[in-house]
Amino acid sequence: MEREFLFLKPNTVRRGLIGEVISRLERRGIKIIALKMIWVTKEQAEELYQEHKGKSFYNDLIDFVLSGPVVVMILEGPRVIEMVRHIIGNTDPLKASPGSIRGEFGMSVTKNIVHASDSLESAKREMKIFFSENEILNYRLDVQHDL
Ligand code: PCG
Repeated sequence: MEREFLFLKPNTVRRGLIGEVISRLERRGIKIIALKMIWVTKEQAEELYQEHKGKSFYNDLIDFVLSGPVVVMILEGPRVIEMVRHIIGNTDPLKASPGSIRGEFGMSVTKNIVHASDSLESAKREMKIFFSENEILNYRLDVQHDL
């Protein structure tokens, strides 16, 4: 079973798209095991995007992520990283397929609706920036009808 870290960027919250994005994940059978709305700190943003430090877009990216509340979550499922990246689409909304989340709602490479970790290692590292172990919940999805 894999775990994936994902967050809804500030403009996604400001545009009222929280439910839309979460419902697309849920409809694919993806299980949410941790979720909260937070205002990211500068330290958290810099740790999250450490690999982009020094790049031309880095300062804008940090400013954008700090510009309003975000929704952070941890997802769990078999091959969930691959599945989520497929559902959200290419980083650049112009290259993302039309049916994907970024392909439908993304406005630019920075305002691309969501961030999702790109590997098991980065997911592990990134979820620790925002969640403690006791915020991750263990439960079963209810997929069976009662008689
Ligand atoms: P995300 O959050 O999935 O991971 C890193 C982010 O950096 C990415 O989405 C984009 O928002 C941003 N990013 C990556 N490459 C570029 C780029 O070439 N230009 C700009 N403006 N942003 C980028």
